[in-house]
Amino acid sequence: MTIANDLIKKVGEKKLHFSLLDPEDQTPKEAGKLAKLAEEAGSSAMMVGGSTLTSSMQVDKTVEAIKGNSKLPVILFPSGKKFLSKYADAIFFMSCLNSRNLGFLIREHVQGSLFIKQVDIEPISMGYLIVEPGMTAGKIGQVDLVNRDDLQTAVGYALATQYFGMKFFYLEAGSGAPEPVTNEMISAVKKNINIPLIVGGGIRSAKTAHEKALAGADIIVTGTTFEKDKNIEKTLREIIKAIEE
Ligand code: 1GP
Repeated sequence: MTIANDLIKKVGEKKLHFSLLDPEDQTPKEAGKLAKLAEEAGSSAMMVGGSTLTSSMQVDKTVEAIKGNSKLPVILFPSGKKFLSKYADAIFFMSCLNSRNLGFLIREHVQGSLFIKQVDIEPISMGYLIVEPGMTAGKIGQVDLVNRDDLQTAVGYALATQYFGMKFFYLEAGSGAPEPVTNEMISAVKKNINIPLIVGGGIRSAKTAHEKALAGADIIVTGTTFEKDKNIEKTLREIIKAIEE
């Protein structure tokens, strides 16, 4: 079974948590340790990504260290064609739907797709929508941010993603966002689509993660907390328990 189909099957059974690591934020050795911890806490996948440019070698080393320390699937969450690694299991083949830059919509993908075919990592199609405040992803992605209260536009993008045949839809408030995407927006999107809904950006506590899962998120992504929380083992366990409840 492909990684995408396995995750879709799991989403049908329970809410999931993905851990996100930016290769620029820790050494590969530390990334390996965090991956082990994430696996033990019950996370379902490791995402490796970031908005700022990282050397391909750093991505490779981080992915290798994660693979060496856990059995979790490693899914690249790339900011462009340079953010690739042959050691990953899969890649979110994601289009940043509200970017003004054609590169983030399709052109980087055109340039990176042959590499993906050659090294045989699994592409997982995903529509990616950045909502206010958007943080670094919004700035680097040259995005027309969706207003936090504009449910209709968010639903429109989500449906367009599904109609294009993409497998996942990601609502992003931006890494480190002071406030995550609203519960109202998550509910409105979830009511209108039948592909898995991923929500990330600014989710730092079990309480917030629980709220977002209850509102309709199928998969919750945490990054900043994962990298910065001093007591991450405990926090992660609490977050995952709250998502599954
Ligand atoms: C960023 O949604 C992810 O793309 C994670 O955000 O770093 O705020 O957890 P945080």
